[in-house]
Amino acid sequence: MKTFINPNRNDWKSILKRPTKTVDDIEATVLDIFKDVKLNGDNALKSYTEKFDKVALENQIVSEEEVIEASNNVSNELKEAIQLAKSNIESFHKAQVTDRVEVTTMDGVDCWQEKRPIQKVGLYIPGGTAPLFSTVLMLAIPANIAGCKDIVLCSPPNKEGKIANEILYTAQLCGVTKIIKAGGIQAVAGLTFGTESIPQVYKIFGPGNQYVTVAKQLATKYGVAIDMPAGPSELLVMADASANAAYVASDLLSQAEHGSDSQVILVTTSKVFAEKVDAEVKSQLEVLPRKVLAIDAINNSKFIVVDSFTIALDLIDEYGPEHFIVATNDDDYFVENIGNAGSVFIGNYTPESAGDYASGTNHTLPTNGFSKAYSGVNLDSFQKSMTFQKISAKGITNIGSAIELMAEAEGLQAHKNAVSIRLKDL
Ligand code: HSO
Ligand code: ZN
Repeated sequence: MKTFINPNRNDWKSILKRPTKTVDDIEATVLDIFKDVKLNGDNALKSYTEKFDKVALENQIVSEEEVIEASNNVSNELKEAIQLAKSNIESFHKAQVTDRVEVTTMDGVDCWQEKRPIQKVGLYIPGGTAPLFSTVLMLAIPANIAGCKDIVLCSPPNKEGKIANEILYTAQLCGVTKIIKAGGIQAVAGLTFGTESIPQVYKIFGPGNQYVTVAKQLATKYGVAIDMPAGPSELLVMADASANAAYVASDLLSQAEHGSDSQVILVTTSKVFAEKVDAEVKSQLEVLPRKVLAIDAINNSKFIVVDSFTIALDLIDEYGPEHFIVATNDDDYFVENIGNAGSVFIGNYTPESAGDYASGTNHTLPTNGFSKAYSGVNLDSFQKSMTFQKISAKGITNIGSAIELMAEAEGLQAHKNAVSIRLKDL
């Protein structure tokens, strides 16, 4: 592991640099596919599915029979685990429901703010090396609680034309209204424009590879919202000599196994501890089935030794990790003062895996330093705030002359008139 001892503040930026990839050539491909899907709908989609997923589909919509068959193929044990996770995620997200905000700003002027669901949402669930059905829980559960009407899930089919059993089981369990066999750029384009089989949606959620990420960004140009700009997974662990090196290593590896471009960082006040973690990472890595992927991420990762918690905190805040684990003899210091992190995991018994699957928090989180400005997915992501106001005759009398004066000062006579015409009648 590359270890930096007390690096100079001026070097933090370059040490903490995320592995970047260029997207120039991707953009042209994404644009072409968008144009084609807009023009040719399902026909275009099917031809891309044939080209990229290597399967010719008759019907892209998953039937009820397919869902039942898939559910029968999920073990009862796994179903129970998924249901336990669902119940915790549901409790945590239901608690995020807020009351309407109601204020009489002055006599006769009532203003209020209320949340309303985004009516049509699209959930993108990647296929690939591991079918992440846990992401279905993280997106469909809050969508349901928010009251979204159309919850459309797109996921690429395998070569047999199927979506993983666990994804289909979880989707029906969490109230997804339509499941479509489509992946990649073409799925995002389908959700953006709508096709014969894919309903057009107002917001697209979910992780994906670089192509999907660029496609989601393009979707915004057509007026479709997205959850957040996504990037490879990240974990930063802050630990001191009081922490358990084997636990810390297991956490670093849990995130490293997501992909070769994942980034894991250890910040510590003890060089000896860093060496222990290094040895643990090496031995635990040996027996991992996804060793090849994890090894690349581990090779890219960094151990940073600093003199104090204060310096550590500054550094972590500058990085803004997606996941932040803290295991020190003063966790409270970090918990109280951390400014930028997607989700925080506290103490020796809180692995990131808990939040990835079952504790209740959402695992769709801002990467790439976006935790400085973005929240992870939560109930609000599936709603928008609307404001309302009702002004009585008394109210317009109270507020009217201020509006008239301001409108006049802005040179907007018609705005002023809309008030004056009413005041005259009172
Ligand atoms: N750690 C991932 C989510 C996930 N982990 C799904 C396992 N399954 C988000 O960064
Ligand atoms: Zn994970």
